[in-house]
Amino acid sequence: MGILLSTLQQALMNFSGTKARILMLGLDAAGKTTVLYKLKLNETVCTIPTIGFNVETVEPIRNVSFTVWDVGGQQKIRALWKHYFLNTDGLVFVVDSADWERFPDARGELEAILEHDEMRGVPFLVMANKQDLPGARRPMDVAEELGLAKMRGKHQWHVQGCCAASGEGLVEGLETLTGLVKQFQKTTRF
Ligand SMILES: Nc1nc2c(ncn2[C@@H]2O[C@H](COP(=O)(O)OP(=O)(O)OP(=O)(O)O)[C@@H](O)[C@H]2O)c(=O)[nH]1
Ligand SMILES: [Mg+2]
Repeated sequence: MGILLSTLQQALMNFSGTKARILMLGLDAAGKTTVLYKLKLNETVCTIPTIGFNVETVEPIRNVSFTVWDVGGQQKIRALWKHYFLNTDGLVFVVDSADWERFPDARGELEAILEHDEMRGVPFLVMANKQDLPGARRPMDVAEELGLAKMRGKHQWHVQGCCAASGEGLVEGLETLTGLVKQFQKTTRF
């Protein structure tokens, strides 16, 4: 019966493609809104700090539809993040790779998000953004600064170097996230 159900589920997913609710968080000025509109419009928009949120449906690869929630990251409004956690299939955590002084803040915020009950087991992609800036840390160094190794076992994750301004690395990162999201949906749905 279990095998039948999972075969049916697989067939259904292949037929209808992947649909997922993706939450995008990170410190203020990390580049979240820039990422969102680069994916949506293929344009580098001139952003202002997000006070509430932006939400867009994007199709980074064929047969994949992500509803991406980009929530403002200024410190005084981070308390609102938890209201977006429910039913999240995947998290994109954007980091300014050149802003190494705030890596400890980013690490603390990421840990707090992942500890939340509603985020249990949710896979995440760290976008090590702004790789074009002088002094930007490499993705593996960002992963180390964020202490990602110790999250293995609780969450599947991947780190992707990118430049939201040019779009480099964005689709590659979301491709990997898609695989992780599919696995997560298989274990939590049905
Ligand atoms: N050099 C460089 N600048 C970038 C890149 N991505 C974003 N920026 C710039 O970083 C600044 C902040 O970008 P936003 O996208 O507004 O940042 P955010 O994470 O949405 O910030 P909040 O809405 O305050 O949470 C803007 O001036 C962007 O142009 C990048 O890849 N390279
Ligand atoms: Mg923003």
